[in-house]
Amino acid sequence: TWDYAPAPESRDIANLKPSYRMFVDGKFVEGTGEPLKSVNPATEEVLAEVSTASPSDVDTAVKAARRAYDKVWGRMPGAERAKYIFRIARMIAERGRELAVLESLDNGKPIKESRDTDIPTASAHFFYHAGWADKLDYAGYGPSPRPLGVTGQVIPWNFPLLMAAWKIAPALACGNTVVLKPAETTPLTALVLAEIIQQADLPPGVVNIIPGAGGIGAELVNHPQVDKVAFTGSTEVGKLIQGSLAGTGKKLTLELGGKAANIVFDDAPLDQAVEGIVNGIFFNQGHVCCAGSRLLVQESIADELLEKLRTRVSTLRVGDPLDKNTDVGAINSSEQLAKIRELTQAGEDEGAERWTSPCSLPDKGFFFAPTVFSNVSQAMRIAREEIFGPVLSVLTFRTPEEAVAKANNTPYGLSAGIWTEKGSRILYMADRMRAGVVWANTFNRFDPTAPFGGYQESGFGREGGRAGLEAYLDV
Ligand code: TXE
Repeated sequence: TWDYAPAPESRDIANLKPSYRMFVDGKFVEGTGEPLKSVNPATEEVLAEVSTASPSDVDTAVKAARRAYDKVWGRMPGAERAKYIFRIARMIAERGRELAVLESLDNGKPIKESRDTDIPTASAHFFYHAGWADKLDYAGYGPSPRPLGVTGQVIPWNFPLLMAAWKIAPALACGNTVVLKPAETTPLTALVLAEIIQQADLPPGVVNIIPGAGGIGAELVNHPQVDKVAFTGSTEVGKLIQGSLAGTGKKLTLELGGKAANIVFDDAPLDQAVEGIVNGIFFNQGHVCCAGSRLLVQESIADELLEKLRTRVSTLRVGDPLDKNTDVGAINSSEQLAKIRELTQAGEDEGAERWTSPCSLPDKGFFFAPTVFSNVSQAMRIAREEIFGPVLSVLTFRTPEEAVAKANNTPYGLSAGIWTEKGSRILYMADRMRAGVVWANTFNRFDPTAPFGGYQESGFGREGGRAGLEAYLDV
């Protein structure tokens, strides 16, 4: 029950249009693919109709990107490119509130997250990369860093604008042109970004944004005039793409799934750790590739921590994403909800102890109550598979060595968290984690200066920081 007056953000701020067109060669055009309907996952109402690309539209977009690369963008001095990228960064910030409301409508995430994380971090990503555009010659990449050409980029639905920023900003900074396909359930903010790119006066064809389903993603990455592919999404599709690109000579980076361990030692400040655990798995409904979905807690404090955790999780407010007080919003799609239900059922069937937050869920929309499984063993599906929902699996350990072994007992390797007062233990653990990011006494911190990416089946290549630029340069 709600014991305060809900304060919903006005949906009018989103400037929602009844229909959206795709962005090719500097113009908004009707795609010749089957239009898709973008649905508000919190209400199941259709937000807008979105035109999609057909295979021949993919070809048109890639050729526009090719021309823009050959004639303009690939030859432009870095200082000139920087001006455009700075402009995009400023315009995202200026339209931040509009973008935040639109993102929450389309994706289902709480407005406080889109407002305070997604949109500002997207803007920051453009600011950061604008700063690189004229400094690549001095950054130690070799005598003459060169762009790669046309990049084909495919992104998922969990951070729609932010993932577009992670892909587009470094590509532009390094002098590449872009054809980007947003996810089919969340195309709207990418198309507002297209509007910003048009208003920022980028030369036509430098950035093209073409909504469509997975098949259009496949057309894009396999187009012979695409020089580099960047993909964020499921491990399954990542493997398909890697297979289909083998032998083509195209460059590839993959950012795929995860099953991160969040490791709490008996000397950790427990209340702080509880906040980090909650943030780790319930932020963005757990639709986070680096979510701390496996809690590894030292046996001596397991009962105490679990009790504190349940008390805290009971206070999470689940519901209307536009309510500024909401902590956990809607699951992005009915398909994702079905996957979460299937895996949590498997957890019960395999004998884990299921605890569900006593929150009330809205009647309509795709919602799932925060759930914590204890008595989880490593062999269970809920300990091995990415659930990508607000579901935590709790395992225990006795020694740091055992914690390392359990944390690394996964085919993934995107991130990990460590909670301890001992600096030496942080270094010991971090050194042994097979994970691209290790947080100590915090979780889910993102910054454009910090490279992000995985080991093993979480993919390869880094996004952000100096290392992230390497994926878009040749020497
Ligand atoms: O992913 P897909 P889905 C995980 C998460 C989730 C599961 C399935 O566990 O439950 O994946 O999600 C495009 N060639 N992650 O089905 O299909 C697709 O259109 C080229 C983790 O949404 O991988 C979309 O734009 N592109 C992840 C994008 O790939 C293809 C984020 C991602 O969709 C394609 C999302 C193909 N053959 C899901 N098929 C993370 N790393 O954060 C689909 N696509």
